[in-house]
Amino acid sequence: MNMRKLAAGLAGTMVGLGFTAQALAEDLLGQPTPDAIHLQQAASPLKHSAIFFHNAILMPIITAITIFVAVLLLIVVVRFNKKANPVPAKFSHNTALEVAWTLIPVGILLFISIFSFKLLFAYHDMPKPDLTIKATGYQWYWGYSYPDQKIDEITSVMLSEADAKKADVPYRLAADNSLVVPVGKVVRVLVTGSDVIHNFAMPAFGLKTDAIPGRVNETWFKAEKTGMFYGQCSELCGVDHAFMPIQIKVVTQPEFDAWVVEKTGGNKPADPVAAAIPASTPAAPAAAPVAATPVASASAPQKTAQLDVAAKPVAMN
Ligand SMILES: [Cu+2]
Repeated sequence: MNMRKLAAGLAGTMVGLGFTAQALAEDLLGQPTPDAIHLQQAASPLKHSAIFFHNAILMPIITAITIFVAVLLLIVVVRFNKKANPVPAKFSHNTALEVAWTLIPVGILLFISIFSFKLLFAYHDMPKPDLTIKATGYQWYWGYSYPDQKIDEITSVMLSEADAKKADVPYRLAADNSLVVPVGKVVRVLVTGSDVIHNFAMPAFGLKTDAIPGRVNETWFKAEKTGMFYGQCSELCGVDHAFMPIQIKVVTQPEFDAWVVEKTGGNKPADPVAAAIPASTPAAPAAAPVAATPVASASAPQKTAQLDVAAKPVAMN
């Protein structure tokens, strides 16, 4: 009797917790919310799918299995303890039961795999990208370059606590420079590492991709809203692993175009210029050094970074 009450109480608590969490679900967009227990709010199609997979498929199954096993345990504890059941049964094995508890979990896993693979394929099948950016992880900051726009690597370093406070942005998430992208466009992200393995992670877009030296990984996102989005390096990469946030600024297309013009110094080195020149001079030799620049500079920041880090006192708390 007492056990039944306890079980009812436990079930009530679990339901109650669920509702409380739902009520508190006024989560911030693009950054973690204090005391929140849900996944971060979605701002990309992939994240919506990931949240659906977690909330609608995994959670109910996990909850049902947990309750089922807890009830079985309670039955065993109540009905088959030494007092209630002084003479235990001597039989062993039950073919029907063994077949059932093998096949049912297989069925559950197969069911999960349908949705799991669907999500994996969604991550893999990138739509035609509108924009390609390259994100390089360094010890301990990020570098973003825009090969198509001919924008050389922009380094993105975490703001100090004082600077973050002054700018009223979240400390340890905010950086000096953002990865700027247009809203509603498919952005292909080429992810690599310069020194050790880092990880390009952005919860609001459902991204988590390893940045491995000597290898280029690919991921993509399509931001649904403008605003500032924060992520963090998610692979242990050294003492300042916790201090290399990822900051993505999603802007409108005109704002992005203006930003590109500003970054490239007003003259667009892409097609328009090349199209204007060919009558007099061949465009190819002129374009070559520009294309070579990002490659040549790729290894340079690494050394500077390590020197900086050596000189900098290690902040740990
Ligand atoms: Cu890292």
